[in-house]
Amino acid sequence: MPAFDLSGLGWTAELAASLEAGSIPGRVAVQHRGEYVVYSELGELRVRLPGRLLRDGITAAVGDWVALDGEAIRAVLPRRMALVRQAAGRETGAQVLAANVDVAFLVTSLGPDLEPRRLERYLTVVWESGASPAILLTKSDLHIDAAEQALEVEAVAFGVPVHVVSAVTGEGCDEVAAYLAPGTTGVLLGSSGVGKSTLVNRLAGSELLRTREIREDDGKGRHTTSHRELVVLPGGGMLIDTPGLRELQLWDGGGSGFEEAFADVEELAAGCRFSDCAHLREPGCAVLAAVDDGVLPLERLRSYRKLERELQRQVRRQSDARELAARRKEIRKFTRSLRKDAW
Ligand SMILES: Nc1nc2c(ncn2[C@@H]2O[C@H](COP(=O)(O)OP(=O)(O)OP(=O)(O)O)[C@@H](O)[C@H]2O)c(=O)[nH]1
Ligand SMILES: [Mg+2]
Ligand SMILES: [Zn+2]
Repeated sequence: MPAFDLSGLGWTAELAASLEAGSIPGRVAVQHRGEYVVYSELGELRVRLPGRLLRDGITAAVGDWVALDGEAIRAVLPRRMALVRQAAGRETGAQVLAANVDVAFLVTSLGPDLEPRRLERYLTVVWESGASPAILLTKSDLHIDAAEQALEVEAVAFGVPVHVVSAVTGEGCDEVAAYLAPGTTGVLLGSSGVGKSTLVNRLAGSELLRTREIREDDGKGRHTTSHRELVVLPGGGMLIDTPGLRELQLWDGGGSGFEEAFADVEELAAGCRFSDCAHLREPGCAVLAAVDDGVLPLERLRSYRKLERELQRQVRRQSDARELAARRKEIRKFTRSLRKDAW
């Protein structure tokens, strides 16, 4: 089992300062149910998260740095950042997609999968996390008009770099690799079947990850990758492969992801007559005027309103969940005190 060089994995002096004496540092590479694969100076280790940490609501995500005590995680070291979404299902809760990431690649294949509205949602999540986004348009070998499609995406990307790539011809792969200097971590986010795992294999120069068989290609909604995995590339950078995202519900981390993803609309809104303008039908609305003038596409304004409503709902949801948790704690404290009195 080859040992990993910690600085190559992104280890820093800050992290070293937060490490308890006697424990071994490692970086979470794979998260299985109840078990983690961690890269460390001792090689690849299989470790578990003790119930004690779970009960305190502590979990480790791929990309996290952890302090190990034998085969158990003793602590999850402070995260520099995390990509977070509202977990699928009805419970209000954050799900960390990846931690300590420098660049988030939003992956979409050229052709019908290319959907600007989805990119806006992804960008909101990435800006909120603090990672730098880059957009990858895959399977360029199948599209003679790839460059034109890229121009259309650039029009809605507002300065976010857009790269046309092919894992078959290798087009654009050097551009992707250029983001991933030694110690740098990227993550691939996108729908199932867009070619995330194939791209990792291409950059790794070997078939590390399972990809969809050609003849399965019509199996819509079938996910080939089932877990998140951090791969160390020959160039020294790291890339996290993720299962295809069905939905990417927003999570409010208190940051300004939404404002950054819609910087153009926010800038226009500063010119509205009313500071609380909802840009629906108010007089003197600079946003609606921009739509009339053809400066702002109506579709983008619709998407802005939709994500804004979703974020507001999410903020309410999270504060309700916090309140409920606080109330439960109060009740537990109260019943405990009653029990004590009874003794
Ligand atoms: N022509 C062509 N096909 C590609 C390219 N990249 C991937 N594919 C094919 O697209 C299919 C899906 O690729 P995967 O890498 O498994 O897709 P994925 O995004 O990892 O999918 P999930 O793991 O389900 O999220 C496979 O059949 C690949 O061979 C490409 O650049 N060109
Ligand atoms: Mg995959
Ligand atoms: Zn307005």
